[in-house]
Amino acid sequence: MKDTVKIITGTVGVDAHVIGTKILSRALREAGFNVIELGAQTPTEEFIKVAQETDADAILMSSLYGMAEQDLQGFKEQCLEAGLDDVLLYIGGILAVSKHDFKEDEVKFKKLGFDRVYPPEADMEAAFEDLRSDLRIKGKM
Ligand code: B12
Repeated sequence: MKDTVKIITGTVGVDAHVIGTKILSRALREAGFNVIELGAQTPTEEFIKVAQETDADAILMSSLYGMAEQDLQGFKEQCLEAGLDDVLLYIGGILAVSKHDFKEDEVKFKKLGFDRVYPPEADMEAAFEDLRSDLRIKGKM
């Protein structure tokens, strides 16, 4: 069991919507997690590099500008190639353009390799409970 669980946050691709990831990072810290905050416009390669360097336990990614599906093609495979098999992948925000059922996003992003997918204005406390539960299953909490 680790003393401090390390979580990486940030918005992916060229997404400049930084407010949600900042609020999320602060709430994670208040909940006792060690947060490595990458901020806005973080390339997928940077998430992977920092996860390797810090031996992170989870990546909590945000995307609001509607391009997440394009940004994240092949991301899970790159994580696996980088030896990050055990890193939890969560994503939230506004994941696609135009009005549609969130369930479609959930299916799409799970296919892309994400463990958990959250709708706009997701309840952060519920997400943290998911995180604790997933970390416990992996024996990291
Ligand atoms: C502020 C804003 C901007 C600002 C961003 C300023 C900044 N530095 O952050 C500026 C003006 C730069 C901007 C630009 C653009 N924007 Co804008 N923007 C917004 C706006 C009004 C608010 C976003 C925000 O800050 N919300 C408040 C935060 C607190 O909420 P949040 O990010 O959703 O995060 C919360 C939850 O979702 C959750 N959460 C977030 N991530 C995660 C991750 C996990 C794992 C979990 C558990 C939870 C979680 O926790 C957070 C806290 O509660 C939204 C409209 C809206 N109603 O959302 C449009 C919006 C996101 N923008 C939009 C667009 C289109 C753009 C532009 C493309 C416009 C343009 N043509 O240039 C550009 C994109 C620029 C870029 N490269 O990214 C669209 C996106 C459309 C889509 N996805 O279908 C929106 C939805 C507006 C709209 N209705 O059309 N924008």
